[in-house]
Amino acid sequence: MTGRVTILTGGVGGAKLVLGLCHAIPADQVTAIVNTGDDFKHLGLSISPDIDTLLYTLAAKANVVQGWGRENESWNFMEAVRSLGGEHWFQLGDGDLALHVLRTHQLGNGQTTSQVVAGFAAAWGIKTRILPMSDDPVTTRVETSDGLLDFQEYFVRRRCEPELKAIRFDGSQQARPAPGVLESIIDPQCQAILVAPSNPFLSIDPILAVPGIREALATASAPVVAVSPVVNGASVKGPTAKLMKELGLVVSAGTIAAHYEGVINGLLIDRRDPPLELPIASARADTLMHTLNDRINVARAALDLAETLRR
Ligand code: FO1
Repeated sequence: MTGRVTILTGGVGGAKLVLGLCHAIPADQVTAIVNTGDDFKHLGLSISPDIDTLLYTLAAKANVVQGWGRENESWNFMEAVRSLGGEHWFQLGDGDLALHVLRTHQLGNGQTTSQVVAGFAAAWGIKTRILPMSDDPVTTRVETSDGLLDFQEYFVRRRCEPELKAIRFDGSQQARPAPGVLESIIDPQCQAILVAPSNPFLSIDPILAVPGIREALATASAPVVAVSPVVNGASVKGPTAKLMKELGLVVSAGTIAAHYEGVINGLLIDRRDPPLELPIASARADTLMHTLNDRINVARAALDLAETLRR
């Protein structure tokens, strides 16, 4: 595989595949378009969880057991916040805090999210291009049995317990793709566009909701291949399966293919899945990513499927 590869990603599962991709091909050939719908202000700090998870993962600083945040973290700041009666349901490690303080400071000085992320990536020697889906605010909120909740309130504070009724991406209609996002999709040097096995509804849909992105994917010359986040009727990590049931959807790769109808040309499904008739091209692989080698193999399998679809 030569040429550039663009990948749409969010959350922990997405970061795993981006890492595999950055080992399967040269990291400087990869552009990651990252969900920012999870971003929020907390304790006055601008926090971008999916961007930070990817920064940590590509800089080999991630807490891989926890999935988010840094390895070897200390929690003095949170202990001090707790002792002063501050909110402590959203855990901010001492090292992690540096990202949020510097981001808040730089955004306050008029830098865009794209510029802040590019600065952090350069500081950590990350060769992959990391692009937020937009530099404009897009806020994922969920309508639940307990009312309207901001994303982190639902995901972290409430641990996804309330029954989910609908998901909305406030601000998406006014949001513009960040600089380089559309270009990385329609780039003639782009050999493949991957959709990571992130939660389609919470992590990929916000990206597709930014005007222009879905259209660019539909007209891109590169094949678009998604990796199914569902393995044999269950979600690999996070609340995807529960959320699909609450949305009245069958938890299967077929539902994922239907959800991405018109966006993807191929779907990589797990070899454990039952036989499946799909309206699009598909291939099977072991899509569980426990080790770095697993991550690389899934990336390679997705690229191989894309190669068979190159127009
Ligand atoms: N997830 C949790 O379940 N509990 C936390 O306390 C928590 C803190 C946190 C801090 C920074 C950060 O970048 C992510 C954090 N996450 C936490 C994960 C975060 O909610 C998710 O990674 C994304 O929003 C969903 O993919």
